[in-house]
Formats: sequence, C-alpha cells, structure tokens
Amino acid sequence: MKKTRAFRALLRSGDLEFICEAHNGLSAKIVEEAGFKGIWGSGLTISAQYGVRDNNETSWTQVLETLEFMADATNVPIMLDGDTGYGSFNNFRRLIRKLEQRGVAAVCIEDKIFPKTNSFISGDTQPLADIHEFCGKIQAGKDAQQDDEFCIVARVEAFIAGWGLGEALRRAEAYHGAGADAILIHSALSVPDEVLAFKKEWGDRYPVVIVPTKYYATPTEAYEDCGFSMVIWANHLLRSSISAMQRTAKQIYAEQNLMSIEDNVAGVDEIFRLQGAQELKEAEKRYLPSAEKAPCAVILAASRGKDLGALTEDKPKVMIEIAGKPLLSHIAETYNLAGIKKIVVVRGYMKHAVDVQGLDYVDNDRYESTGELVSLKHALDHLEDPGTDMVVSYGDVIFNKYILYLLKEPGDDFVVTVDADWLNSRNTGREADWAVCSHPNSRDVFSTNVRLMRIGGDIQEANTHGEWMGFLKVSANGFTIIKTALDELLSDPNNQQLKMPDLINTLIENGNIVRVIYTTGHWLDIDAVQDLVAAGNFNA
Ligand code: SPV
Ligand code: MG
Repeated sequence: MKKTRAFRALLRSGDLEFICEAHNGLSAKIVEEAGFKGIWGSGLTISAQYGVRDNNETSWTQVLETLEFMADATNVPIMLDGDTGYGSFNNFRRLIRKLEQRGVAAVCIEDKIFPKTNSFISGDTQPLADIHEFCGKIQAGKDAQQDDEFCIVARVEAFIAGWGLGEALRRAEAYHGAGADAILIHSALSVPDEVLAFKKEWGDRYPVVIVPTKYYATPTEAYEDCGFSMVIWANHLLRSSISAMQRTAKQIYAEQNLMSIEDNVAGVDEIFRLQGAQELKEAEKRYLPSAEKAPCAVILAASRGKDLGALTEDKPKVMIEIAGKPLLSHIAETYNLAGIKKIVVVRGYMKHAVDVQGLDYVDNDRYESTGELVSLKHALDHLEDPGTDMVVSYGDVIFNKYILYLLKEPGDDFVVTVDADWLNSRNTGREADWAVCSHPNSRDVFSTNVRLMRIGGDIQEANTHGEWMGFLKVSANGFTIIKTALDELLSDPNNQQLKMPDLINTLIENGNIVRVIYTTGHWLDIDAVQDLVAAGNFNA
C-alpha cells in the first residue's frame, strides 16, 4: 500500500494506533521491525542526534536528508514533526512538495512561532502563532500537496502555553476548518487531564493524536476508552540509546578493554543485518557474474619425484627450493599473476611438508598405490561444481603465465597446450606424453581449430605433432563431463593407477572435442637435477 494511504488508514482505523519515534535510517528500521505501523520523525530526537537543540538549529533540508534515509530504510509511513513549518505559509508549501518527493506520508505542524522551542522547555512562556496566520499555513499546505492522501496534522499548543481548554478547542476547530486531517493535542502535565478534557469536548469530530511523554503513567486503556486515534511514543529510542551509549562509553573508558562489554552490545553481524548486507550479497550474484567466474586451478602434487633422489627424502618434489622458494610457490605465483586465486593442491607423499600459504589442500593418502586420476578425483570432489573454468596442471611443471592466457582464449570445454618444438625433446630420450593432432603446427594453423586425437608415451615419432605440456583447461560445462568420465573410469578397480593422458583419451573416445593450442617453450618439466638448474633461470 502507498505510504500516504497507509498513514491515512491508521488515523481513521477506528482503533487506537501507535507510532514510535525514529531519528535516522537505523532507528527507523528498528521501529518497523518491532511491529509499528508508522514512524514519528521527531524534531527533538532528529536535532539531538545531530548534537544540536530543538530550536530549528538544523536546517529544514538537513531534516529532509535524514527523512530520506528513514524512508529508504523502511516500508511503513513516516509522519514528520515539522515544527512550525520552517517559516511562513510559503516555506511550508515548499516543504510539503519536498516531503512528498522523499516518500514521507504526513507532517505535523504546531501553532507556535519560528524558530520554535521544545514544548517542555518553559512552554508557558512561548508565544502562540496568530490563529489566522496558522490557518492560512494549513490551507497553503493542503493546496500544495499533489497526493490527496498526504496528511497534515495540526498541533494545538494552547495547553502548553497556558491558554486553557477554551482556546485549545477554538484553535482545533479553526484548524479543522482550514483543512487539517487531524488534531494533535499536546500537554506537559504529568496527568492526562488536559487531553482527556479536550477529547471529551471535541468528541469524534475528527481524529485526535496525543503524545503522552509527560503523562506516561496513564494506562493505555484510558486513551482507548476516550476514542483517541493515535498515540505517539515520541522520543524513547533516542533516550534508550543515550543510556546505553553512556554506560558503554564509561565502562570501556574505565576498563581499557572490551571483555565485559562484548556480551552486552549488538554484534557487528546485527549491524550488517540491519544494513541489509544479505540483499547486497544476493544482488552481487545477479549483477556481478564475473566475481563468481574467476577460474580455479588444480595442481597434482601427490607423488614423491623419486628421480631427484635425496632431495625428496624429507619432502616431495613440489617443495624443493628453486631460487629461494619452493617449486609450489613459483607455480602458485604464476597462477596468481594470471588472476587465478583459487588453487587446490593434491598432496600425498610427505603431505605435512606441503604448506605454502593461501592454497587449498586435499590429500590422496593412497598416493603410493594410485595414480593421477585418483588424485584428480579428490580435487574435483573438493571443488564440487565451481561453475568456472578450471586448469589442471602438475606440481613439477613451471610455466609462464602466457600459457594460462593461451588456455583461456577458446571457449571449448577442453583445451590443451602442445609444444610444437618437440623433436629435440624426443631425441633426449626422456619420458613424455606425445600428441597426435588433427593438423600439424604450421603458419596458417592459427585460423584452424586443431583437435587432439590421442596422447601418450607410446606414440610413434612419425605420428607425433607435439609434446603435451601437462595442462588441461576444463570449462564450467566440461566439469560435469570430466567428473562423470572420471567416476566411470575409477569404478573399475584395475584403473586406480591411470594418469591424466588416460582421462584425456577417454574424453576423446567419448566423442568430446579436445582443442589444441600450439606453442613453443614457456614451460619446464622438472624431472631431473639438471632441470632444477634450468628452473632457477626460468622467468614466469
Ligand atoms: C518531538 O518529538 O519533537 C515533539 C514532541 O515535538 S515533544 O518533544 O513532546 O514536544
Ligand atoms: Mg518536536
């Protein structure tokens, strides 16, 4: 429901309704959450929360700013305590237009002189406005409002100024005639006698609102029985926060620590909740897909790397130091340079020695009897479904971030990089995974979608197009495909020692396209001690 309509309905509900004071967005939200159907934008408490007096020391535009925060933070209607209307009829009608624009449902003005003073400070010495001038102000306000349901409540200060019941009734009648939607009858007595007397004479002519700050001991039924429309609890949130803040400040000052405070104050999570932090989180999911789409990486590092002999007696290959830091740090840093921050490392041999900061670890405790695919399965189970690209690589391959940029480019579900400069490597006689591709590398291969046909250590030289560099990029879509293929392969007890090339060949056999990106160099497979020397000079 429109806020103006909701407020008008409250005034005319026929039941006694209650609204409560707020002085900023946070307190407005607290009022709404407590169950109140409306909010009183109190002049006293809005000025007080700025640390100034209730004497129109805040400008009306500052009040408006505050109200805007309050209205934005809540769905229930707000009635502003508009003091005397901040000037003449002309100032007041401009105020009405601005209040409507900011989503305020109603305003109350009191028949005193600008700048006003709070009614509880020497109220009986305060001059009242000329009755005709105040009626003109009400009329101007009613003429200015665009929304017929916006309410103007006229506050009669005759009791406060010591003029008595007769003057109060005379003014209420005049203001009603000028178009006011309700009368607020105010009293500074500690008993409700004045407001009850007024209501008795006034009858049910038009809604009457009261502010029982001073006659607080009166049972609420008395107001109900008398037929008042609305009660304003006018300043109690500010007052309760003053007591709480004074207590807390004194205690922290005296104790110089927070131990005895912590359990007595709202947690920061409660602040976040009131601020609507959850809504922002959900909006980020809708509007910031890139924030979630950062790729992730899996580093297979469960094996010891026996060929490095004594160097791997007390730590796995991935923790051998190169240029002052472990091999794993070099690899992680290269991933980070390419924007890949979520990195899952599969540990096995001497797992406790693998402890580079900032990485996720999963363990393949059966590393001695199983192969790379069992390790990969541990990593995929950990990642569940990342919904992003994933790069799988080895813990003994260092590389330039350029490789990751190459892998990122194509949109295919599976992409591998293949080193076209393979012949020298082949001639050294070292073990490697050779690639058979749909097209050999050539000058015009850039415009061709090259596909991988098969990889393995057993491929004849005559059929070789390059050397697989140990990288497999899997798209978000490919993640499920690879997981299914992996589960199927590993369901056979004879397959526990299978390696990455076995999985890639299975993907191809299942009809998936594995895209090949040819490149030369920019990587180094560390198998032997001489590779460590070369690694020291490698530039990521
Ligand atoms: C206010 O809340 O600012 C009011 C009510 O005007 S009272 O302070 O009781 O006058
Ligand atoms: Mg006030």
